[in-house]
Amino acid sequence: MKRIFSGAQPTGNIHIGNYLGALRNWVELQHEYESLFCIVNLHAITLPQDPKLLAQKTRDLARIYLAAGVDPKVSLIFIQSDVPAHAELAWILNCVTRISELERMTQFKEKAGKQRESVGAGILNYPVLMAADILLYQTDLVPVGQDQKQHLELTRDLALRFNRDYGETFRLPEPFIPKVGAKIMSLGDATKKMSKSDENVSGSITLLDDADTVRRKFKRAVTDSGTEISFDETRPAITNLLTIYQILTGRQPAEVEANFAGKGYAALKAELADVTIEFLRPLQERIRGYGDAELDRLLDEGRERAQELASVTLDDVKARLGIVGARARGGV
Ligand code: ATP
Ligand code: LTN
Repeated sequence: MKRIFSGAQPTGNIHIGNYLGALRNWVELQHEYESLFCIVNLHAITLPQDPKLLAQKTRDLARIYLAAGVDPKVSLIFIQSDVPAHAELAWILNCVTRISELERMTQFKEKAGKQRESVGAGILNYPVLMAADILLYQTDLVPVGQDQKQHLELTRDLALRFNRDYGETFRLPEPFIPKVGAKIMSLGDATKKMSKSDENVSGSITLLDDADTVRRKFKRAVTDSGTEISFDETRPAITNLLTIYQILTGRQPAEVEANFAGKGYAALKAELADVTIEFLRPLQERIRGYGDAELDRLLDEGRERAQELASVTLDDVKARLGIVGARARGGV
């Protein structure tokens, strides 16, 4: 059976962009693939985090994966730091990565901004850890949003280079980026993606927002000039709202446009709020439904199985590099 790996960071508040771009597809694909879904807390600490909050958010994110529909009967959920092989392989891959490759990454350029010299080295090395996550499990497919495409390309480049230099070791992963919903835009600025790290909290609908908050945020959402409600690249704000509506209702674009023909922006926002609230209600109930003991059991199971799978690749990598420990035979 082919394998899927994906993950999200336990930082900020997970939003409908994360759901529509990534989680939704994890849930769709999990029955066709052997699936591993990771909570990438080692990626989270590339920026300063409050330790207590990070620990809490890590467990909350596991609950969110489950509530969104990740089925623990067929998929593994685990915490990245529970499997030390991720950090170990990341170090090894760092040694085959060029600094220039990392400096070229769009996410690095955005996050480091003007403070290139003072920003933590973890921000630069972030994609190497991501490559380690993926390659460790001989992953076939990585369902992610559009913003992760470049990181997937680097992952493939590193795998190819390692395979060339040390022999066939890693499977080459393919990205799975959905045709619709791969880049949900901010409600406050339709030229920027909806982001957990956005200072403007009104820009994103989080999976934990209550009904009033959802209504208020959609009401305040930016729109485009004109009055027509149609999918149109030159009108990104309305197209973004329609895209969210399209996915949440499961309708075709033409049906969506027909539904809003002759109606105004206020009607679109009100209907979209209703649909979103109805989508979030059962999800939020499920999030609250997972007790601590059940979560511990699932995360323990995830850790054990992930460790088993990861050690197969890591042992092979180490043997190929000649870093096999004192008991290996050889030498004078
Ligand atoms: P942010 O940029 O919002 O702070 P992130 O990309 O660092 O978030 P993660 O939690 O690591 O957030 O992302 C989880 C998944 O959600 C990734 O696959 C990512 O590509 C996807 N994703 C993030 N933002 C969006 C968006 N606006 N639209 C669609 N997918 C998204
Ligand atoms: N960088 C990703 C999160 C991430 C990931 C992964 C996604 C870390 N490791 C491995 C897919 C596969 C992000 O969305 N910010």
